[in-house]
Amino acid sequence: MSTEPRTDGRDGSARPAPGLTRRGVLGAGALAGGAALLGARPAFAQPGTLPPGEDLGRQERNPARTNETTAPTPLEPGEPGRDYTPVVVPNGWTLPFVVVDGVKVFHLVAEEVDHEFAPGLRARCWGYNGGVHGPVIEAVEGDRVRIFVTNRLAAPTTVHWHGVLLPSGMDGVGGLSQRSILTGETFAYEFTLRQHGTLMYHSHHDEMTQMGMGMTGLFIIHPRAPAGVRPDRDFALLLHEWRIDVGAARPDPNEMTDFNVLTMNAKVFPGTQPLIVRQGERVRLRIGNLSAMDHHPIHLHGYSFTVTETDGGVIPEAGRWPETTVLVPVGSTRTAEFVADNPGDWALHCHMTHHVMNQMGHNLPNMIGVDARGLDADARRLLPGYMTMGQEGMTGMTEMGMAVPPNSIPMVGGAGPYDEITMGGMFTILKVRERLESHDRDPGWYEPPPGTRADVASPEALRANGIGADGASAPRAPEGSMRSWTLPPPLPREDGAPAAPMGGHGHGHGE
Ligand SMILES: [Cu+2]
Repeated sequence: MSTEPRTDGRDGSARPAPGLTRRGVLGAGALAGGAALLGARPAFAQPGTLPPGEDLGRQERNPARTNETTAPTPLEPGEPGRDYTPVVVPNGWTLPFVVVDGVKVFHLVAEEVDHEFAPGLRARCWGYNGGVHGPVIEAVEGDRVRIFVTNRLAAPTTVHWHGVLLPSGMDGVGGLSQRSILTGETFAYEFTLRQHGTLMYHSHHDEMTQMGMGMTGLFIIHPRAPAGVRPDRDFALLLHEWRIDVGAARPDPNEMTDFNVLTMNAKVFPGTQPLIVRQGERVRLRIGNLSAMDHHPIHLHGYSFTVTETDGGVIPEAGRWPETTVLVPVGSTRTAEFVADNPGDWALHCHMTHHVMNQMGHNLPNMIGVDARGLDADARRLLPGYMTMGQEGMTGMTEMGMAVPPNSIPMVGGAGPYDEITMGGMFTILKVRERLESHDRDPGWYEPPPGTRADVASPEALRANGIGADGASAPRAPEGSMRSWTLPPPLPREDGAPAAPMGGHGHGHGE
């Protein structure tokens, strides 16, 4: 076995880690290293490394993980396809690695990135390797990983590996676990993965600024020996929130409450790439939340799912229950699983109604129900083309084709198959199809079988069902059914005095 390469945060920038040579990269050396490791006694999580087929049940295959600090013995680097089904990252990508002497080597570069949130809205953000957020880091339980981080920002930075069980000095908290990575420096982080799950990474130096500017990513570790059947489609989504004033060139990381750009994998609807699934496939949704301040209840239409994991580990089967909405708190991940047995176009979105709006969606005067015709006529004498909006809500913001200010997008909306889709922000579509040409090609809009789409009721249907189209024949709330409750009078006092309300003047105990 090769010498165990070790680097630490203190001098990792100055000295390349041993073993990182061209000849070692994905070459014979790496294979030999892997073979040698195969012979090593797998000291970590023995129950999790049982060969597939041993019917021991989920709990024994995925034991509650421990926080022991003894470094586990690394296993042979897990291979995509053989040891795991790689995740699908809508609007994103997975960071490639090379194997050097049995260690998976990754390289993150922290830098400024010109990012498009949806056509029409761009901002100068901070991200990794040319993207926002950072690429998904994907590995397998038992892998030893070495992650180089180069800082090309004008500010110091660090990377914290959220939820990963590792030695304290690799934890990436600036000042606490290491000195921060200065501009131009490259640090090396190295540890062996002793767990599996949906974890994350993010800057832990000036978090408010750097995470607010986009410096976050997912860190996904597949089990070495899955407890059940692998999912067919394993989706990875990272939630975030931003303040980007209309026309501004950069997000405002100082914002504390009033976020106006809510993203899934750093995109707002209609820029979010749909999740494409063939009917009958097993689907896993991994959702992380590194927003600054808001938890997001993510709701899926058309399905009931089971939440199987958090970033703390696998939820015991006895502790799971069915859901249609999973709350993903700030600084957490949730993993949900279901079988895609219901074909269609299904909304997958945050259920906070202000989180499915783009910019400008709130902070407007309330115009609901206002008749602005007279006002409009007056205003047009001064401002040709003036139109008051919002009297019927936010519908029509897209379809009227109104000009929006430079570098901004309408509050809601994309052109749907029938009508304007009055959604924005943290909204995407799960597309489940019986027949699919490819998982990588948008199959277009779902065409419901005849008779399975809501539409205007025919006069015959109205007649046959005794429905009056004016609504007058519909049941009305019975008289008194929605009245406010009235509390009964107080009980009489024991001394026979008339009951009196508490706190009344002149009725205190002192009297
Ligand atoms: Cu939300």
